[in-house]
This record gives sequence, C-alpha cells and structure tokens, in this order.
Amino acid sequence: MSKPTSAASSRIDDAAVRPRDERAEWLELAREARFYLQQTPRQLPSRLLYDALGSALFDAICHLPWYRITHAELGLLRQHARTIGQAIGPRGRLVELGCGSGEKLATLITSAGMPGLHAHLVDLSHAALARSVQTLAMLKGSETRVTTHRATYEEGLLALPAGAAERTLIAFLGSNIGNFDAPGAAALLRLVRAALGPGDALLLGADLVKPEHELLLAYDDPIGLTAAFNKNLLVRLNRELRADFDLGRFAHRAVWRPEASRVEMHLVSLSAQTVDVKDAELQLALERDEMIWTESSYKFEATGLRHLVEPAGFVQRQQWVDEDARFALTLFAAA
Ligand code: AVI
Repeated sequence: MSKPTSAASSRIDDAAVRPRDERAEWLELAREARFYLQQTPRQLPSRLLYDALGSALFDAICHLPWYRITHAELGLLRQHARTIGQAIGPRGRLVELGCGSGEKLATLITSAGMPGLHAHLVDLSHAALARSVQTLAMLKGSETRVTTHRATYEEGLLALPAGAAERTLIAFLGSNIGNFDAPGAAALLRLVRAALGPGDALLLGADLVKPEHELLLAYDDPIGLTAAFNKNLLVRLNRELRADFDLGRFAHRAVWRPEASRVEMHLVSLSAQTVDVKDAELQLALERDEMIWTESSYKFEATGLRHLVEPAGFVQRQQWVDEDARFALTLFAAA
C-alpha cells in the first residue's frame, strides 16, 4: 500500500496502482486503433481523446460559455456542499473518478469543510493528476490527504483498500457517466457499488436533455475548441502510431440523436482518401463523407437517473437540478 501524499506537497504518489507500462499502453493503443477503425461505422474510443494536449483542450472547453456542464456543476456543489459533506462525515474518504483540474473537489472542500478528509484521485492523465494535487495544495488550512491513482476508473476502484473504516463518497462528476453506453454504465456502477459499504455514498453529475441548438453549440462551439479537441485524436495517432492523417482533409461534426438521447462527435473525411496507420499495420480507404465516430455523450432525464443507478445497489437520497443549464447532481446511498 502506498503512503498518502500530503496536500501541502505537490509530489504525486503514483504507487497506489501498479505503474503503467508505457510499452504495454502503446501496444494497447495500436490494437484498439486497428480494431475500432475497422468497425462499421468506423470508430475510436473516446478515452483516447485525453493525451496531454487533449486534456488541456478539454479543460479549456469547460470554460466555454456554450459548454455549461462545469459551471452549473460547480454552482450546485457550492450550494449543497454541506449536505454532501455530511454524507462523508469527519475523517472520511472521497474518491473522485476523473479529477480533471481538481477544481470541483477544491470547491467542495472549501464550501463544506471536511476536516481530515482523505481524497483519492483516479485519472488516466498524469497532467490532470498533477494539476489536481497542485489545486488541492493551494487550499489554505485544509488537512486533506491526497492519494493519486493513475489508472482507468475500473483499475482505480479495484485498487481502493477494501473494508475501510471511514465513510466513503465516490464522486463521478462532469457527466462522465454520459460517455458510457447503457451496458457500460451499468457495469461501472456495479464496480462503484462493490467498492463501497452500506451507508457509503455516490455523488453523480449528469447532463440533461435540452433543446438541440443548445446541445450542438456545446459540442460544436463557434471558436472551434471542440473541433480541435476532436481532431487532436488524429494528431495523437500520427505521433504515437506513425499514422499520416492529413488534418485538412477531416472536419469535426456533432450530431444530436434524439432516439438514442446522445450527442455524437465524428471526424468526417472531406474527400476519398487513403490513410496509413503504420504501427497498427492498417491501411484505411475512406470514402468522401465517411465518418469516424469518436465520442457519445448521453443526455438524461433527471427523474430517469434513479433507474440507471439504483439497480446497481443504490437508493436515491437527494437530487439538485440547475433548471437553466439542465444539469443534475444526485446523491445516492449504497443500499
Ligand atoms: C468528459 N465528457 C463528459 C465530456 C462530454 O461532455 O461528453 C467530453 C466532451 N466532449 C466534447 N466536449 C466535451
């Protein structure tokens, strides 16, 4: 077991999960690119969007006036921090799956107090973990202990010490749940439940269905940040897998599919072209207008969230909705 780092230090303790092996990660990237780019329709998993530049672009997206998730969620966290803090109690444990910049956790700690909190941050991005540690280290007077887990959500959950005496809250914020399809979300929620004991809690942030023009502005913003975030995936494959995607021959496209309740991001081939992905041993023959599907963002109904989460072994306790931005924060207790 790793020794937790102190929030007063910005050292990252990465040892809570076995160190990630760079070559194994690269082989996995090549395998995934080869597999998903040959599917019909062609696809790439959305978690590949988050290399160092992708994570920085996503942080910037969170500041866009058209992408209202982060701002709405921070407001709800600030407003209801005390109630959320009571779900953990003093000297509790807070696990954040996908910590981003650490701003949400810092907001919660500042607004709720939470003395003697032990925070576990789970994220695949080293840069995100480093930024979060820094953000938490700047909190004045906080005795928060921080342990970082550079890991997938699943690995991070499995690495948590089981049967902890402290009360635990797992925070799954930012509508990250929306990037999973229904079976994936159900499987992840079951893993979350398995990491908790009865009376522990889950805090879930989920973006709600809203008018199509608002969704399209959020996922295809007028200054092109989301387009850059999406196209950076091709930059990553060019760099890491020696691919030769010509960025000028692809366009970003966001589509709302009401029947599936999701916004999809795609990269559209602007002409018939051949792309070589050397390290994946793959030659792609793309037709004009052919799309590579890079992300799904499911949107929910506030009243429907309990039907997604409760079957995994939770009971809904409280829900707060920002009606203007159409975003919900819901607190569940492990049954
Ligand atoms: C991280 N995730 C919840 C974001 C979303 O809204 O699906 C990622 C994102 N994609 C485009 N903009 C932001």
